[in-house]
Amino acid sequence: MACFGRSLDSHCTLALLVGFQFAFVLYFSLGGFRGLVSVLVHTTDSEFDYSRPHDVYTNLSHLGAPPPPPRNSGTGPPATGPPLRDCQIPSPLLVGPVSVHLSSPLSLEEIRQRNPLVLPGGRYRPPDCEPRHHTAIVVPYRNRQTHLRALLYHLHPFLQRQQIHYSIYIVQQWGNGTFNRAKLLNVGVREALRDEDWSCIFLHDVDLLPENDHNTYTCHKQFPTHLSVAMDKFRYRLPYPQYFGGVSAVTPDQYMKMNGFPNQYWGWGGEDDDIAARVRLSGMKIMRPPVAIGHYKMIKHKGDRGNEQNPRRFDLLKRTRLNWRSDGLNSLTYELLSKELEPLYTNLTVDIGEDPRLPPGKLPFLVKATTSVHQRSTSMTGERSKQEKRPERAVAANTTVAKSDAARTKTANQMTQQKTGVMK
Ligand code: UD2
Ligand code: MN
Repeated sequence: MACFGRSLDSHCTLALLVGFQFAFVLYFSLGGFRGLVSVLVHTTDSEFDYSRPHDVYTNLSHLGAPPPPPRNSGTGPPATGPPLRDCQIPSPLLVGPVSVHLSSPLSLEEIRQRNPLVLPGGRYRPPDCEPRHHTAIVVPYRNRQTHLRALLYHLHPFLQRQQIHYSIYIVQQWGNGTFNRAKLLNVGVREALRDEDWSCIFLHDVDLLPENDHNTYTCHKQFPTHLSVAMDKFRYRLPYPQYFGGVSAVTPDQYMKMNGFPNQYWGWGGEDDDIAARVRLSGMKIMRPPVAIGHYKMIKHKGDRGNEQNPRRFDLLKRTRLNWRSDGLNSLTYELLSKELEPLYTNLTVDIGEDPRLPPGKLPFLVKATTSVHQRSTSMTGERSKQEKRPERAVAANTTVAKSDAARTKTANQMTQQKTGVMK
């Protein structure tokens, strides 16, 4: 999102007006006026009663079977035993609207206890039927502990009720440099596909909680999907027709067709509009669930330090048409510092480099803190400073993470959390 979510500047307002005018004329001339109205105007004749939501853990006692037998690898098919029947579509466990609690989420240990069938790495397979969908959920992340706990608390039971095979990947940007959401998403997709042959990949903000389990976390065969069409933040309406922020989904084929996501958006904004433009430029279109189903709550928060508005976002957006084939999946470089199978998620800590446009040695904030992280890592790994020696490095196919790197990551995370805390 290039304009919403933060203050509207005049550039934004103009861009939006032109955008709306263009979309309106296009839709009208294509006879899509009714479609546009139904997307932009919240329908009140919903088949779902959001005033009486179910507890998000409803129906999970039906899954009280013993933990699944040991698998060959990860959450792949069982090594032995009779074949399971296919899971039903739609899942009989669905309940519709679920209640979303935004304040004081449980501890990670308490959430783990409420989700006994979730395996290390945040992996799950229905114990009593063969899933038809295999979905990796990729979350770009830094320093949002409370939001992460709320997401895990809500998403695990939500997905289990949908009877899909899934895994949650938290892609954590290392260090204090400017945040880069789209590049982290690229890393997440690539790393997730190294683990398993996922048929669908979800790109998920950490602070968005789905409110209706009929919004299934599966992919459309042909086209990318945008799921968060109705958020409380936007009074349960789509803010503008090309909006692609929040939660979206692609198949690996769709992802490759659009050359993944841009790597050049450092800081807040614009990257989601770039991704939407890529969908169009690569000959695809955006699919969406009905507004009555795509309900989400967003946890209220302030802007994060290190993710200030990207002043270049409008210039970059003007060049998407020229850049999308050369900037994306095919130009992605990063260093995977660690991969940990936590009880409720797979944690990937990555060094994605710094915004190359910053003057050398000039980080956006906390220069001292960043330096000390690097010094510490230098002493642990016996290497020269990362900034001097390896600004960005491609990852070899089978990255193995040295113990010293994992230790370095831990230190870096602790320091990031200590030094960058901004009230949410
Ligand atoms: C909007 C979009 C989001 C993205 C962003 C612009 C919605 C609901 N979401 O979100 O998809 O396009 O604008 O970049 O419209 N994050 C961290 N730590 C940080 C900073 C960001 O974990 O320090 C992650 C986290 O997953 C967060 C996401 O990046 O949800 C988007 O950042 P945001 O929540 O600050 O931006 P917001 O709410 O304006
Ligand atoms: Mn947000």
